[in-house]
Amino acid sequence: MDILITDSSPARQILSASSLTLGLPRPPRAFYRHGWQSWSLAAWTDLTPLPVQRPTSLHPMQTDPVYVNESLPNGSWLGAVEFENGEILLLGALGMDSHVQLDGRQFKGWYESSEGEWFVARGGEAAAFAKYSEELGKRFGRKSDKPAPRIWCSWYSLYTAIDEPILRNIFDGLGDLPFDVLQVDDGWQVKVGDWEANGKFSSGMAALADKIKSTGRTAGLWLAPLIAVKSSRLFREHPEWFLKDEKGKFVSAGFNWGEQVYALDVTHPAAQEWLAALMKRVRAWGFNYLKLDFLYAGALPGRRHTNMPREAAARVGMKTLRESMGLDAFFLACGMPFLPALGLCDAMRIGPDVAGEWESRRDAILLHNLSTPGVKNAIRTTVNRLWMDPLLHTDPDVAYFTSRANTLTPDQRRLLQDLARVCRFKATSDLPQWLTADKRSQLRAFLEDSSDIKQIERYRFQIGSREVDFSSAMDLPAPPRGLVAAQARVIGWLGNQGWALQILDQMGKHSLEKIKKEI
Ligand code: 9PG
Repeated sequence: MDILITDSSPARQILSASSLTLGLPRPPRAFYRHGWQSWSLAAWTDLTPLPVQRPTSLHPMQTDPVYVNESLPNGSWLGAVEFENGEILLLGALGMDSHVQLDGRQFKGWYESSEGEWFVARGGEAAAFAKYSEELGKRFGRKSDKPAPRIWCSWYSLYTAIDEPILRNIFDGLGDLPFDVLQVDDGWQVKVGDWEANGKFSSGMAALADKIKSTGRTAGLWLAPLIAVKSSRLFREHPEWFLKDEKGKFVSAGFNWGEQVYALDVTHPAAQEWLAALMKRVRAWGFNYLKLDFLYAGALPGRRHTNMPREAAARVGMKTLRESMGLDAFFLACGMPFLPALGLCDAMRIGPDVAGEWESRRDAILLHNLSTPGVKNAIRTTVNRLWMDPLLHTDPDVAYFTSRANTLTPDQRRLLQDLARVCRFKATSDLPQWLTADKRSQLRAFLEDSSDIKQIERYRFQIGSREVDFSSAMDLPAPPRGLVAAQARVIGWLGNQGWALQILDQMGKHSLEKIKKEI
């Protein structure tokens, strides 16, 4: 379907087509790129091609691997162009398995395997995005009426160095700070895929949940149920449950924990049974807040037990998870493609991880990777996805109050705290023993604050009587040139070598041991 957009075109329309092309009335000056899953870039950019992010070994874990080499401006489900007068034209799919791309003055959208609906809106940015989210809400479901809990999460201080005594001590140390959920992150399980308590949690997970509940809070747990590392028992005992490509080779879901990661085929009946039993088990342990991570694995391209479009498959996986955990559990989806999640989870991480630094030179400049952990990456993508708020609770990741174990300036920490206020989703990983009396009272005030929030401009917000500007996180690194480009090629190559990633993983573990000694 070809449509010429003119100044007399309707302000909003809904069309049905397997593919469509909008002819633009004049050349645009910017494009809104919408990345596939939580950690993929969402940003307004100019129209020049972006360098392909590296390393390629992480493409399935950070982007949509199907479109990662596309050089024209493009995006998952939706995109928008901005004209010189500040008006925008938004093209958004109202169904899954769809993509958009800008080719000169032609703005194209297509469904990968069927026909579907498209939403087209012209005019002011805020109104266009608000209408789009309203139409998505009608089709997929809106935000649940559960309030967003205030969360203490173990990841961004201890990473995998958690154990039972350390966590018990922290839970006591948090005292009467107004947290609703204490959430145990990665590090408790035998292996990714083998979801039983490891040797550091000898009393078992039910005892840990009991400990959390005894402080009057909800127990939260992290799992990555749709992936398994190569050395896991799950993968070794049930290889037939894992996604393969057309040639019969296992599909890579990326590389992490020093190993190759594989994706569960969520359409396989036995895998579905296993997933449902897993969700019931963690609920029976006493965990009512579940952070389910690396969920993109349900939507990677491959040959499935039941043949269906890949995002439709991911939604089948989400339904299995939701139905088996029960509607009363709070479900935070992470590493998740946006559309397949709608209506099935309570909250979604809408940006990359934060970290104890603003930006990594290696990742931003040399690898042009805007999905890796870092405060700038997290703020950039999160702010550009705030329009999702009517559809689910938007998780911007944690804020820092302590100045221990991070290199953030007070202004940078403040910006992250303000982002949490704007998202109305508040979490931290700060250790109570690292908080001075002053920091502790700042944290309390933050958790209790319910200031009015108003968006003033694309990146400017009014929080109570203060104005906050997130523009400093928006620029993209310039593509490397000359000697830096040579350095970039070496680092990009290293990022594809299993041994190099293993060394990085070991170095990470080593520095965690140091943190552990300090607490
Ligand atoms: C635990 C962590 C934390 C964190 C999650 C997720 O390759 N990547 O781009 C990549 C990004 C984020 C990430 C892992 C890998 O972190 O977002 O909050 O739970 O897992 O392992």
